[in-house]
Amino acid sequence: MSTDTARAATGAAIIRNPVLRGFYPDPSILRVGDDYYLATSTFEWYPGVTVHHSRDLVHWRPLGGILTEQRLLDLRGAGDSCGVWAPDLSYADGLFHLVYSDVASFSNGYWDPQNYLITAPDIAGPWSDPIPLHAHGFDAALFHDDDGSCWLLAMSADWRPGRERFRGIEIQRYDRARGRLVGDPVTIFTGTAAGYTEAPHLYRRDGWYYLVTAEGGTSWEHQVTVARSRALFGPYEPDPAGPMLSSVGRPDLPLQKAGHGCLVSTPDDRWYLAHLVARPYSPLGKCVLGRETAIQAVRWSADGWPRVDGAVPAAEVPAPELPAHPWPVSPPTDDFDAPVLAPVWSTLRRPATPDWVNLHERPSHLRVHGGQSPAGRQRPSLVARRVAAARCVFETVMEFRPASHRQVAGVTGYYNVDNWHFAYVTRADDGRRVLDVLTSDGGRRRCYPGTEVDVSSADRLGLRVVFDGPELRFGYDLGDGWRELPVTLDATILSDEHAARVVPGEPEAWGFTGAFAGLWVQDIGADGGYADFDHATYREL
Ligand code: 6LW
Repeated sequence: MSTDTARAATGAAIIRNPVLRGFYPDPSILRVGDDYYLATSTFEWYPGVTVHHSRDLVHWRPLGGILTEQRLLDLRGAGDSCGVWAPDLSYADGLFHLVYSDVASFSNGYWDPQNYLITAPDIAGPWSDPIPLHAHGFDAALFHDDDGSCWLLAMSADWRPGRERFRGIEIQRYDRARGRLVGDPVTIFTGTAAGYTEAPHLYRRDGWYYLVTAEGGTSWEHQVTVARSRALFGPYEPDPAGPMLSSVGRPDLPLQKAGHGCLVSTPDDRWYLAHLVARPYSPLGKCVLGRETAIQAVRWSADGWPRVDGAVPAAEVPAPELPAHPWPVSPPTDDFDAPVLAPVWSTLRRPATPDWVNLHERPSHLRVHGGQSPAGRQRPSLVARRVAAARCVFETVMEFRPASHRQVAGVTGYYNVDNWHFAYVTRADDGRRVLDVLTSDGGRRRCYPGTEVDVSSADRLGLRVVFDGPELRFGYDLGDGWRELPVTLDATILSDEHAARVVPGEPEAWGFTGAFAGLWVQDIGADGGYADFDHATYREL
């Protein structure tokens, strides 16, 4: 038995995958001293680019997100699954460097993936104004070479009909002192037969440059491909043993879609791969939890290739021999006593600013000023958190006095503009305050007979959404205990697979995010409506 296996057998230190549960895809991992950071994609949600921190690779704590203000990111009008793709964290000259793509479109063969760089002396900021890089392709990443030179890698997109849209990985010099790209881009790798070559990260070890890429597309065929070269510009030779990691052809594995990876080493030269996975509810079924982040142990072969045991994602991985560093467990209830939203919260398409997300106007409450209708992409008022387990409950107590049918508030199981379930309160034409359920499935609304409840008597109304694997139910509490609304809903419409619309040859919509549970307030007539939430609780069942 190897030392690692023995440690795993004794339950000593084990990395349990996924380490980040729920929608945390496209990880970039970085070590600075004894601190490890994971940055993940956020698409149309603020804060843009979520960061988690660890001292032992086992325990991770959320630090919130980096792109918290419109100065750093403007998501007004962003399409579903557009916005922030594939961040890359690096460290040089005493500065954290964060590169990210803000993808404005992807349709009909086009992307508009504007890449930006920001820097900060501390992971907590303050972050510089964004430096626009190029928009040649997404998944941009910096490589700081040993001689002090700095390079921008990215996938390279081709809009021309009939061409390979993923042209390969290009590299271009970045002048850190002058803050701009210099020289011409060079394509250094066009990938293997798996295709869709993207997500480049470059490392240097024992005289080799190692190029880690993702291939096969970010779904069941996803994989991590490693290629190496003696020279920066190549030629890069892919590992003759095949992909470093993939779950393709192994629907029996609990962790699927393994790909989009990034390497890190400990101070004693142990290597790990952070990568993307998904946990479908049935083999190759719907992924309501979105794409998540996992970590694998990496061994270097005698001839110098980084490998993962069996080249498949393991659910449990021996941890490095580092002092255990657990973090305080965050309580399930947020009483909204803090002056700012806790790191678990996200907001849709606009940052959490006090003009609409207010923790002061009514002490110990979250006041959410209503925003646009569910179709509005400029000013929606949705405060939500990731669904991180197949079975969980999200509940709140709401006070809401709708002045008309145009004021609507409640709890939602939400995927994107087209796919959501909503238990909402509004005002009926006869003046009653009513609770009801509405679904949007693929952009088509659906309501249910017999679900309306008169809640006029309850100034404080308990509301909850229960995710029970493939089923979703709403409940309410008028002050005398929880009751269920009499309809069982399909939770799997809140999945990456359901959101994606791929007509032959042409993806029309992608599902890159994952399900959220949230507090949603609509003031469709812009009359100044708001709702107060006394607390919100998230529990796994
Ligand atoms: C990510 C890229 C990808 O940036 O999906 O299909 C993007 N490819 O690697 C969104 O996760």
